[in-house]
Amino acid sequence: MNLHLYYCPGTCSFVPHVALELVKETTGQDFDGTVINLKNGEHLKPEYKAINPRGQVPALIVDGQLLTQVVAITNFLNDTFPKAQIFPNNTMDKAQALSMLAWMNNTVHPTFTRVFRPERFGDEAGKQGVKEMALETFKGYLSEINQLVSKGQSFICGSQLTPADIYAIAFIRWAGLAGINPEQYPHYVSYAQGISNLPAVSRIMEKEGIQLKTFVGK
Ligand SMILES: N[C@@H](CCC(=O)N[C@@H](CS)C(=O)NCC(=O)O)C(=O)O
Repeated sequence: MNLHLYYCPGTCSFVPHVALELVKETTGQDFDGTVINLKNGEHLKPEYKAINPRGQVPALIVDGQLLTQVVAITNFLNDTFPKAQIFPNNTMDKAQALSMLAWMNNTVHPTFTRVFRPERFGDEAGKQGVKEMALETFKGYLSEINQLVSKGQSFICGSQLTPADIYAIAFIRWAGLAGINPEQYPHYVSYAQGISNLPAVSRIMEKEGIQLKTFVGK
């Protein structure tokens, strides 16, 4: 099978990127990738729009066929490569992991989009308010994740790594970039450290050139 990921370092495409690395680690099925630099607007260029008309990452090309959305890509990899155990085998455990992933993808992530790109959600007069409100809501979600891992567990759902853990790494990095001191969420920080030390995760962090700590103070 030919698998090609279009990704941008540090963005949500990190989630399927790690899933692909787990597939490679457990089954030997390789993948390749192309960096789409969002800062330079590469995602909006006709060349990339011809690949993914929505102009977003991640996009996985599976034997020439486009597959988008973190939830769909990780589910596809799980079904195609069961040995990789992207999600748990047990039906309810899988549903719980999908539920957590969906919440992250459809609630936490779009809230951060309002922090990062407020101009899409408000005019010149309104965008600062959009950003401030979204930042407060995002902090609430960080607290919720902090609470969810407050018993010192290694994973946010059950007893194995799932895509939600990878997303959680992205969020705590984004928090630091937005000037939020992650030390306010101590359980989250130590949990994220543990996830980032897992071999497949740390390999992709190195490949993408990203670190867990992004907060430089303010
Ligand atoms: N729900 C989508 C979210 C994709 C998304 O928001 N991607 C961001 C990077 S984290 C992006 O490409 N942003 C560029 C843009 O929207 O202009 C998914 O799961 O793939």
